[in-house]
Amino acid sequence: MNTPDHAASQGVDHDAGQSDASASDNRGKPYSKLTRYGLTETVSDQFARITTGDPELVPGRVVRVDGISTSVHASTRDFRAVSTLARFVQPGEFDSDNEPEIEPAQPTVGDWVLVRPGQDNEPDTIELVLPRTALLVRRRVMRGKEQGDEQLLAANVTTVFVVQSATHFNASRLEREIALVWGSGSVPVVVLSKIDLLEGAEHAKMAALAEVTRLAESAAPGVEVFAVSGITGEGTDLLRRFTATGKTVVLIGASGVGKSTLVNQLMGEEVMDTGETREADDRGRHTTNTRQLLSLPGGGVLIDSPGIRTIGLTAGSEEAIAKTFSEIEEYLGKCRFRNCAHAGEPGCAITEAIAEGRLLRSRLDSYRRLLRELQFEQTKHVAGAKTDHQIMMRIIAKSGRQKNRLDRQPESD
Ligand SMILES: Nc1nc2c(ncn2[C@@H]2O[C@H](COP(=O)(O)OP(=O)(O)OP(=O)(O)O)[C@@H](O)[C@H]2O)c(=O)[nH]1
Ligand SMILES: [Mg+2]
Ligand SMILES: [Zn+2]
Repeated sequence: MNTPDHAASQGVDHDAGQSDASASDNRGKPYSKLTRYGLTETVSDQFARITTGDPELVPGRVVRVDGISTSVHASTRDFRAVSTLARFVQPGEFDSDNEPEIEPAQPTVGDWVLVRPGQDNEPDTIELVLPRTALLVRRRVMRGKEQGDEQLLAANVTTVFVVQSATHFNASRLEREIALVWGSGSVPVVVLSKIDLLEGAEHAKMAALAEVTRLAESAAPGVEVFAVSGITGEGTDLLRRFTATGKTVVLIGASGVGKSTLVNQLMGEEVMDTGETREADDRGRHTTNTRQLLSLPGGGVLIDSPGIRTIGLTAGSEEAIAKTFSEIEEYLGKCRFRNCAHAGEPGCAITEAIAEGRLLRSRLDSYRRLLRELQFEQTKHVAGAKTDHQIMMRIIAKSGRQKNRLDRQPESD
């Protein structure tokens, strides 16, 4: 395994002793070092346009975030950069003389960014963040607090492995996880882990596996379901089709379901620490505590993440819920009464479907629960409200960055 890259993705600095390759190197072989970090042609084109205008900026990908220190695997070397002044690149910003809108960005793992190496004793800073193709975000549910904030889980992901232990399957959790993924703009895949722990004789194991697969399929209609063991490796080869070059996969799930074990299995070595689970319930103890982006030997990119206890859906998740419960949506609007509450009214298409066994009552219950929860959240949420921090960012960014960019412009031609 190529140690430098590999160690870099673990947040180890390799700044010392490495010369800063000049920006002109990028022209010959644009950012080839980023290919193993999921670079796509679209991203590469965007980088090329921006660095033509400002050759000092170094393209890279966020591999890890520790508080205000963000680890970036960049085309020249690795950075530990400060991200407090980062802003999103605006569409067409580098194609025209238009003043760009300043939109502050909080870089997260998987983001494509441009780093400005610090001069003298100044820190390296993330200056620009490319627009995201997908963003996984959850509402943090904080006990005893009025309203949880939002936590960014990963950006620019192509597929999300939603991992649950085959021995402790939880349908309502899976429904939330799937809704979270649909809302992010990426595609979910269900991974049932620890199949080696299914007990009994071979045929009993097969029956248990078939049953848990069936449950997963009905909680996640239209989503592919895989059954694997991160320990024996059984079933894991089938997952490799999601991890080809240019693809980014993030693993999510409760603590202890075996995300890091699966990551190690796919990486072909022990990259991540894995933890003991409690005997009683086979649950984990939060072994992984930061999200981390790793480059797979076969080409793609994996992001391991800490176990998530509660999956709060963010405001505006209606469409994601509809997609999660696609079989229910099919019946909506087909009841006799337009305002049907599906609670026993005559001519109710949903009640009829349940009675005829075409629809599960439990699915309708979950669907309603999630929608109600969302409505409740939204009444608390003042539309368009900005936090003090966001307002501050706008002011600082407007006065500072804009000026810098304009000052530098003559150099670029
Ligand atoms: N038998 C068996 N044990 C597994 C499997 N996958 C994980 N384990 C065990 O389950 C425990 C937890 O695994 P981890 O990979 O650390 O789980 P995780 O999902 O990364 O947990 P967090 O990092 O806390 O979110 C460890 O003791 C693993 O050895 C599996 O497929 N089979
Ligand atoms: Mg882990
Ligand atoms: Zn109805």
